[in-house]
Amino acid sequence: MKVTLIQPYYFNIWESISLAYISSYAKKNYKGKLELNFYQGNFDSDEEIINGAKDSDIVGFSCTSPTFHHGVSLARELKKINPGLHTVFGGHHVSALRELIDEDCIDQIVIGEGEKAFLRILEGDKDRMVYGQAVDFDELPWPDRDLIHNERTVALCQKMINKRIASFQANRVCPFRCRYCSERNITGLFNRKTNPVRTRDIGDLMDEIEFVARKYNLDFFKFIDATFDTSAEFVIAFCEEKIRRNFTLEWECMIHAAVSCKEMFKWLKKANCNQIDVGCESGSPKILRAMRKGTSIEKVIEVFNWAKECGIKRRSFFLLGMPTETREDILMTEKLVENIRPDVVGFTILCPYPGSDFYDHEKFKDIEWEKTDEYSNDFWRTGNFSNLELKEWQKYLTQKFKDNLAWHHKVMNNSPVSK
Ligand code: B12
Ligand code: SF4
Repeated sequence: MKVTLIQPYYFNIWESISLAYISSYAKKNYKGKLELNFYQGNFDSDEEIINGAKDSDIVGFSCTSPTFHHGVSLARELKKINPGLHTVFGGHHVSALRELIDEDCIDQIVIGEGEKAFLRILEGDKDRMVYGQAVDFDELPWPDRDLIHNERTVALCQKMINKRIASFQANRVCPFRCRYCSERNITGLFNRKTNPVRTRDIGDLMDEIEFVARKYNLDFFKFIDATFDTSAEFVIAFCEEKIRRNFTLEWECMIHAAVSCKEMFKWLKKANCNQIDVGCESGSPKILRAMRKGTSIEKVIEVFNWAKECGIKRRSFFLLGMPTETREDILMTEKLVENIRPDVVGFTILCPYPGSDFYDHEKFKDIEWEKTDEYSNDFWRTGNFSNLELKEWQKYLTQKFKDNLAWHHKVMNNSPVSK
């Protein structure tokens, strides 16, 4: 059976870990003969993708909201050329919108974690909606980096940011439930008893990182986990193991302030963690509560101080445009940035992605997601601010802190969302 997996176009420099997992699980468990191919829209042209995929039995698309439109246009084209070809869509966009998806070029929709569901499809499941199931890491092989041509993104990272980087997954299920985030669409809402955080065996995770670092000659690595520090114990155990192996490669991870402790930063430093990325989001306690961020301004300040004392670079994300946010709240955000002085900072505007609490299908069904994201969004406004006013605040803050702007802001002029 010929199967092609596609990540449609989006301007980014990273590998598709999602499809690499779908592939490795299928290769391990599918009993028949399988020929797997992969295309990534920011490397491969539509022509290359269509030519390569048109004689496939099954074509799988991995889509966030901004990439869904391109995925649909490829699927339509492929169906025109080969009406017998079978299309499967998975990822955040279709998981969030499920039965609202009515494109007739889509044969099946996978909701949630896709490894087991895609295997069932390969084995003949024809349901329109195929529900994913949680996979334990001990039954999940390492992501198939050969299939996704990981060497291309490593080389692109080197070209764009002068570092050879690959990314890794350390856990599934985020223990928080921020209202603007749609993470829970895939792995479900955290619940200690019925849907606990699943973390990887640290030895196995380190084995993978060491292997990949050698294979692609990495000089840096990062974690895709939105919350790497699901517990301080996990982070410390990882650092201890990295140090025990005398594996000195520098790295970066996203952490949640609430879970962090000073001890953790000492270990991160010892284990050569070069940068932490923290979703601070707002300098206003009222707004943090409205977001259900699960942390406080005091804790954020503490975390930035600890990381600084330990000599770890600190990157922070801030989000403007919560419905109840006022001018005073944004000024508190400005004050917090001045206080914590992040080494790298980004200011975005709330984007009500499908699956987040702010998505309203009636209002947003016609949004062109391929032209929209949290960096450049033309429609979000609140009772207190018009879209233009939010953009002016974003501009004011990005200009004020321009010496420390995140990479994404710097390339915004090249329009990350336009193809
Ligand atoms: C890491 C990450 C990134 C990295 C990813 C690459 C990397 N190697 O580092 C980068 C920085 C590139 C990135 C960029 C963006 N991201 Co992002 N990102 C995430 C994050 C934190 C984890 C995603 C991840 O890799 N998970 C691990 C993999 C294994 O899980 P997965 O992707 O969900 O895949 C599983 C299922 O979805 C399903 N599946 C996925 N594809 C397919 C395909 C088939 C055929 C099947 C059967 C199943 C299937 O099976 C997979 C395995 O179980 C999530 C938030 C979160 N915690 O989930 C946001 C998230 C996915 N990102 C999001 C967004 C919006 C973006 C950007 C638009 C942001 C921006 N403005 O730049 C871009 C879009 C990039 C793109 N290609 O579409 C949103 C998506 C919301 C939505 N409704 O679409 C999320 C949910 C965060 C949020 N705001 O809520 N992101
Ligand atoms: S901590 Fe991050 S991944 Fe978890 S719910 Fe909040 S924004 Fe989403």
